[in-house]
Amino acid sequence: MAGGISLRGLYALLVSISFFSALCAADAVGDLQTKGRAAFDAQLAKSTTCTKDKLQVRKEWGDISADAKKAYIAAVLCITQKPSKLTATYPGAKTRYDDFVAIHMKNSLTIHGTGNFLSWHRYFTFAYEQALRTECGYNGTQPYWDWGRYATSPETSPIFDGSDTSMSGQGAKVTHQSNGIKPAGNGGGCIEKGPFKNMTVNLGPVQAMADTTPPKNPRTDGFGYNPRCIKRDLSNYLTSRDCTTAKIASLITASKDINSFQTTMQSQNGVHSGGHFTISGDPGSDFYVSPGDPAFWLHHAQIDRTWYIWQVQDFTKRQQVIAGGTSMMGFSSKAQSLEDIVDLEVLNVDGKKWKIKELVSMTDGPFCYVYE
Ligand SMILES: [Cu+2]
Repeated sequence: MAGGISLRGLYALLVSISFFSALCAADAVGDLQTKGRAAFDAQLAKSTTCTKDKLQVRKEWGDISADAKKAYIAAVLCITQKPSKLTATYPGAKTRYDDFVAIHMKNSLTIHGTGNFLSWHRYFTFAYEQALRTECGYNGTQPYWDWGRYATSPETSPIFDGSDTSMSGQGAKVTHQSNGIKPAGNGGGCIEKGPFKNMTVNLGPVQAMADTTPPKNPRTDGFGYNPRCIKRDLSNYLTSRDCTTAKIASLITASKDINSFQTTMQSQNGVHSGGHFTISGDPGSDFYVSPGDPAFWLHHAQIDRTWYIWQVQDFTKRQQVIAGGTSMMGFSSKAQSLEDIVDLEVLNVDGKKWKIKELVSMTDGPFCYVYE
């Protein structure tokens, strides 16, 4: 069929066109991010502390180069070799990485399901990123995990494929139970491949789920020394149900105020739980100890990004707003206030604690970064 186009060629062309348009349509979240950027830039122009030349850009793991991935991985491994500043208080904290786990454990009941959930974790993730930079010579930024992008198969995503440019992958296949949140996946055992195969989690467990059987901590509060491998049980069960691009986009567009946004995000079928329990295992499914899995930070950067994208849809009205209480335990909870303090103790960036109202904008307080 010289000069013409064969039926097979035409078919391939049609398939590639529809595949391409499906890809475009699939990034509704990226579209919302793009739409909000002008509002962010306008605020950036007015900031006295954050200027364009200082602005740091956080990107999706799949969008950064192999060298950038390796630099991030090297910095994480580096911080697991630095000494803890908390060993005297929490004997299980041996490394500087453990300090982040310990501070999260200590605060768990007053930073989840509370009014400070988003701001506390924003500062926590930022403090980690800054520690990688100042204590381990990292020049990059905190990458994020766009759950929707790999919703059908997180195990084969560049984040979890087990390659040397991944955050390590699936746990070894072992017989195990459902953790009550999702059916048992194809892992459950120790991660055996990739950069973090020899990393240990030293603190906890505190609230181990049924899909793992970690050894008990020598202390009932979980702060004793209990080194063990990192276990995972990755599957697409929750990402394909709760963390698709359509679900993330609807969380952003359907939540009209901060209360509905943070409540929907943290609900049992929400993206927060979805990301944590996609990783699962030990400490991934442990409510207290979850930062002990190095993929935690990519997940929480995406939590933070989702908050940012929600904010920029109506930027002036979505920053100085607060809802919720100060404790997960209703009886000791009072209303959270924008004046309340976020204090990360030995993790504070430049030793500073901040009020929540100083942590709601990425161009204010200690922050100067944006998501792309
Ligand atoms: Cu948390």
